[in-house]
Amino acid sequence: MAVDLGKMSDLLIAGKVEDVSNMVQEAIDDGMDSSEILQGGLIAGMDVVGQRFKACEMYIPEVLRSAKAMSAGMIKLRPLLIESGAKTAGTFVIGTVKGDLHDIGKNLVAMMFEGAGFNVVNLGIDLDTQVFVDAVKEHKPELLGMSALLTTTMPRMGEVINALKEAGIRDQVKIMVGGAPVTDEYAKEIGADIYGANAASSVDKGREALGD
Ligand code: B1M
Repeated sequence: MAVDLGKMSDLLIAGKVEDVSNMVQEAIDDGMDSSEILQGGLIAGMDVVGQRFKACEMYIPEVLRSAKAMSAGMIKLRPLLIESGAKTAGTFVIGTVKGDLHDIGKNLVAMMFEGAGFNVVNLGIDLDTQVFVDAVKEHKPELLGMSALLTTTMPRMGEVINALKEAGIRDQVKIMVGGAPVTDEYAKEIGADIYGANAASSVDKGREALGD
């Protein structure tokens, strides 16, 4: 019998880390498509968590459990999501800006880029502006990605772009920004090259910007 993705979402919402991990493995073993598991099971569950968090029906410790369950599922999916990547399409440096601890979406974007054959340098979360500047100098990436999930941390992305200009290296790299509150208009306003709405379309947009 096919794995029930609705049940997987429910387990994720309930923060059942082990169960989600096992169920993702079961779905993989059953031959279910990895993006179907991601969208129909994990992301669908996380969407509900977001709605309940907003409505104060779930609180931070519970949301953290769900986030942990999501990450456990993503670890299982990771090899499948990156499987298609054979050649190096370029280097992609990505991180979450200062003051922001959200990393699920950023890690998903990183995985998708790995899957598309990029050499990905994932810098982590809560990063000082200088960390991005130093990473561009060190890794010389074709693409720099910044993620922000809070309206209060979005301005940090513009600060990084200004710091890259001041360091004289802004034009050496294409810049992509994304995260739930970020919009195409905002990306333009702060001088980013690309707005990434979600993990899958970000890869297409990144490739397009690099002329692939
Ligand atoms: Co946070 N949180 N949170 N939270 N949290 C949100 C973002 C919020 C919208 C919830 C809500 O109110 N509905 C709200 C922000 C409101 C706002 O500013 N507009 C919020 C808040 C307020 C907070 C705190 C301030 C709560 C508090 O303490 N009172 C606090 C802040 C902590 C901090 O960062 N300093 C906080 C804390 C947390 C947890 C730690 C508990 C946990 C994070 C755990 C973790 O990441 N390891 C958490 C979570 C899980 C969420 C929600 C529920 C889910 C986020 C998520 O992982 N989504 C979120 C509600 C929501 O977004 N619906 C919420 C799944 C993920 C796959 O999607 O991250 O959007 P997403 O990524 C997508 C796209 O956005 C895009 O592609 C991804 C894949 O498709 N994308 C990019 C993301 N980055 C990209 C970069 C790109 C391109 C595309 O290019 C570089």
